[in-house]
Amino acid sequence: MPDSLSHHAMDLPSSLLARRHGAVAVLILNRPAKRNALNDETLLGIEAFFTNLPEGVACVVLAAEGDHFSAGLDLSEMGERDTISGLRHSRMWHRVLDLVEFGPVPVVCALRGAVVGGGLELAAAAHLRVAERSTFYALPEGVRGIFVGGGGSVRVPRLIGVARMADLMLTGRRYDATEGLAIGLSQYLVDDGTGLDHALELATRIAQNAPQTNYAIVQALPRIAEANPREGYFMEAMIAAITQGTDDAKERMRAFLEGRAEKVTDR
Ligand code: 1HE
Repeated sequence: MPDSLSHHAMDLPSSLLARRHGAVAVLILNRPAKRNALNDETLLGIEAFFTNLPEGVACVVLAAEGDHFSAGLDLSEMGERDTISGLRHSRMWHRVLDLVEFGPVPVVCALRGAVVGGGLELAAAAHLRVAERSTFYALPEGVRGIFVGGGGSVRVPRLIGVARMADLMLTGRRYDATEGLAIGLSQYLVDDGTGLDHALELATRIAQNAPQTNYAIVQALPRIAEANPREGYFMEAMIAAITQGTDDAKERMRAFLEGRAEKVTDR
């Protein structure tokens, strides 16, 4: 049975729900009537959730109520913003999504319906994306006369390349779930209604990895991938040495040699 996380001093807005499945914490966007449009309150709630992850949480699942993951930035909050408050607002998104990408644990995102604008920026900050067949992706900022502001120009080209990102913004085109899988917007494509279960299954498996390895994958891998190869190889050697020096890694290798651990072909 999932436990509510609300007793963990986590003051979340009504647009978010949090619960716990063993070592996996689940955060649900819960504003389906507004297609999970992301207002400031929700962003700050996401920040509070990732800042206050309880002890023992080894992986997070991010999912959504309703037919759509997220319609992006709450456009009803945009009107009043002048240039400098727009800059601060974008930097607030950066701060929050940085916490998702570079938080303590891996994040698996379950997508369906609209994954649009800031919704795609949020999904791109996760480490794995599981998309239901109903999923579609778009960056309507281009046709709305604005620009991405939630880190999308950094994170989305990393997944699909600059040319596809420019196409999304220039033409307002949509990618469907199958195209999204092919180009790397999601790593998994699943039937409608099964995204959360698939994400939970992956997260439960990820939570069984050694914490030092998960930490290295979240913290070191993207830094190494962006470094020049000379520094990259050196960082890799350091992280490899740190992880393999742990008792946990030694026990896992001993277990394999003694026939107690699963084989690669067991999955
Ligand atoms: C919203 C928003 C929103 C829906 N902000 N309220 N994002 C966009 O440009 C996407 C805009 N949304 C849509 O294109 C459609 O809503 C959907 C394709 C996602 C869903 O369509 P549908 O027919 O199911 O719903 P709907 O009737 O359009 O919307 C239902 C309600 O949600 C309606 O409010 P209501 O009070 O009239 O019922 C909509 O106004 C509301 N709603 N989307 C506010 N986005 C960090 S910078 C990021 C910059 C961006 O993200 S720009 C992209 C913004």
